Amino acid sequence: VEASIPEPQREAWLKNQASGFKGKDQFEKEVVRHVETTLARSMFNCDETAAYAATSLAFRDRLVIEWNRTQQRQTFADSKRVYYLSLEFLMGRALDNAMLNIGEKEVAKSGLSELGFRVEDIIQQEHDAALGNGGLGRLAACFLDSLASLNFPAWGYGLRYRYGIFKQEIIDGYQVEVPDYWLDFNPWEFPRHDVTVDIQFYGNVNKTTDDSGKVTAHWEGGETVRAVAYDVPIPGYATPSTNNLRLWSSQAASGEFDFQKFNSGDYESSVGDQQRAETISAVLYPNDNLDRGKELRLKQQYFWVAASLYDIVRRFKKSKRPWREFPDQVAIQLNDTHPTLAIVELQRILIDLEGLDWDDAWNIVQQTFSYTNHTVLPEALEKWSVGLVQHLLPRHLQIIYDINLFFLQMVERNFPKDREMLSRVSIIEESQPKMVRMAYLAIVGSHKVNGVAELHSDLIRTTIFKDFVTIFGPDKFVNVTNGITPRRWLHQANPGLSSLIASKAGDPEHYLKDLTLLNKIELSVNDPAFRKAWAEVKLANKQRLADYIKSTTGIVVSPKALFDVQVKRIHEYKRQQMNIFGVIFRYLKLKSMSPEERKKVLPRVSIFGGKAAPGYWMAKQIIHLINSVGSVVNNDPDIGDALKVIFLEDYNVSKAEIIIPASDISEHISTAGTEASGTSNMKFVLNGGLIIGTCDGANIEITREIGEENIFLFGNLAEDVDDLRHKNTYGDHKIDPSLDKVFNVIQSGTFGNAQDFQGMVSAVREHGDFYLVSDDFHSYLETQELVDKSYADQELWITKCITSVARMGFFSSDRCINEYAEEIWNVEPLQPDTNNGVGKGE
Ligand code: GP0
Repeated sequence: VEASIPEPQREAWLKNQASGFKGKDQFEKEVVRHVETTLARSMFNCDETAAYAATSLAFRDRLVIEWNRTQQRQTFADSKRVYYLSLEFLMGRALDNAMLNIGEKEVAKSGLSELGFRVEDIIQQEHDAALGNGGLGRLAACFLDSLASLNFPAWGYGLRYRYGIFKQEIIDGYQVEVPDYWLDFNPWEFPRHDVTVDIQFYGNVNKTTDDSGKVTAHWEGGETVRAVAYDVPIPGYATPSTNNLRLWSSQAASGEFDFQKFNSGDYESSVGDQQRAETISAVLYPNDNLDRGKELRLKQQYFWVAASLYDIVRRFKKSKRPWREFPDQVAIQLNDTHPTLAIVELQRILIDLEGLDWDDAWNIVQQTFSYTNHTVLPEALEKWSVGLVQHLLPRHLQIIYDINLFFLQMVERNFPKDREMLSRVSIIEESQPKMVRMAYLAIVGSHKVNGVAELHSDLIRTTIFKDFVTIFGPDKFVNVTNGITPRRWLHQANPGLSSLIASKAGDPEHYLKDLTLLNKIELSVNDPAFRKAWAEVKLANKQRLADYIKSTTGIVVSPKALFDVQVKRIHEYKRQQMNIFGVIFRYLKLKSMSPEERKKVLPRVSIFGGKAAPGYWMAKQIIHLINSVGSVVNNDPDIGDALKVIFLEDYNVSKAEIIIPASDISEHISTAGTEASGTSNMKFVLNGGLIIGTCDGANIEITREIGEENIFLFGNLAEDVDDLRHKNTYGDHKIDPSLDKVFNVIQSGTFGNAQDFQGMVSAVREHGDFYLVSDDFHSYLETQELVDKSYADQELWITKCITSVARMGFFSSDRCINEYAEEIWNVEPLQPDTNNGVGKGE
């Protein structure tokens, strides 16, 4: 590669090759240079914002060098790459992560301190990159970290939303949404104005027949929008590998800005076209586990999928390989059904543009794609009306019908006796209006389908995708239990615990890359000095959260109290309502005690956080009740420190990094069978907190790993949920007496206007209690009592915590990514020391 550059030029390039900063002095030099030149400021007006900007730019320069080398290395090696297509990447902050992953945080710390800043304050200046709703988007971000850390040649593809998930404000106890404009200053993205793809929408399809009788479809679009690439470097931990996340931004295609209109004085409408194009990537849909079927959302999906595939195909074509080798070079993972149109788009490219036969093309497609399912909730399974798809993507609808036709013919041949099967598995639902079932399309077009925890994978095999297991055989359906990156969720969020662990498990560079090494700390579980240090770390983390609570809510909580945390999207199936009902029950109990008795009670702080989808009325009611209970309880002089109820505004990734390490017990209490995996459950345990939870999602595997004596499980099992629901609706539905008491108090107006909470109460009392709050309430309260008792025995509690952390190695997203690589993608890492003759040796 280098040899293609003539000798004298090459020398000039190599001599001047960028090297980034090496050591503190040069780091400072780079920071000052960015302050003085890039930002055009000086030491006299360098505030923390400017210091953040300059520090980030200095680190960015460092990343870019390895990023370029990694891309060159991957291009030269020309081995199989993974493409992770996700509409959400919930990245959080990048600076701290960059410092830690490339091992330069100490340099930054001392350099910044010499310049008059504290590294912690500078890190706080960064706005979260919040391009996601919750678990699904954060999973994608953890996967990027692992892919880079394990040296896999992998790209993420997503949308560059101008507005991420809204900012949540709590005003008078109600959620108010504020737009999250996060792009004012974002040093972590590189606009690639030369990497653009023009994407068509609408229009119509014409067919032509050539001399041999071969029919070709031509789609003439009615509207064109331009996709512009923005690239974000993703540094691996303790490796030079730096991967790429490519986010597409929409803008008007050239020529679309109508100069005719412009010149004829119709300036407004010419700008209107521009704005319409930009609308596509303007905003992240704020729904979690809910499909709303909006046209703009379908436009987003196709825009992103078409741009990404064009890019992937362009890269493949450079290698001049025959098409049948495409799946040897490309693995595309569909994160949920949001990118399912990619299946149709690749088939279209192959048959309409590249002239392949249907069957050859379809084989390539199926071998290329695989699909991850994240939920069994019916309201979250995407369907698009046939009419809408027809209107927006007429050629794609034809191809979907053909895919369905060939699929149903195959089913009919293989299962001639089961006539009902055809309508059950058809990609087109024969409803009014007809709908395209995206999950079915994703299954039919993929070679592997995975669930995200064992129970969840079992459930999809036996319930929602049962027929497809019969049709394709069981091997197509696999489990890959989710994981989390220990770099962000231990090392970065909890430096105190990370260094304490390192004192037993060895160098972070080792144990953070092989998390099973955590098991070494179990040998020290009885070491008094280790236990003492452990308790001190937890207390310091709780103090940090207490300070944060004080500064944001004004409420003073004692770090000696038991911190009980439930932070996640607000959803009925996640049952924050059960938690707050339990809090009310506790409050009533405290009220009924004498002051002497009350003094003996273990104080508890109940901490909530999470956003409700803006249109989710019941979720908003839950937030309102939590805040209303908080204002009564926190101001009740009888109660004092015995109970505090906190709602933390605007829960996001960077707040999670403060909250999670401070938890004593966290709640993962979804109705059994509804939470696909959960991933914060893993984060809490990894940070030395115990959990109270139902037998759902990954809680089950966490129990298997850490031992059932170390987790507080309660409630009905997934296998009994259907029967209970049936009984609640058709049998006589008796409300748990403790819950009934709680409801009566709510209805008496103790927490404000009873009418405001009527929906939550009647969902249980009158509408069949779909989420089984009453059925599980007794067992929940009992288990909470057990938590109190166990916490009182601090020695035993610490033993449980240390033991649990020691056994959490399985839940690293590295393990998870290695499973995908082996079972699904068939890709190998590309070690950075195999220099492949490109650039200078590392
Ligand atoms: C699943 F279907 N998840 C969806 C969705 O629309 N959004 C979303 O965040 C989540 C699951 O609820 C999960 O159980 C799971 O761990 C996560 O996807 C990643 O697989 C919540 O943590």
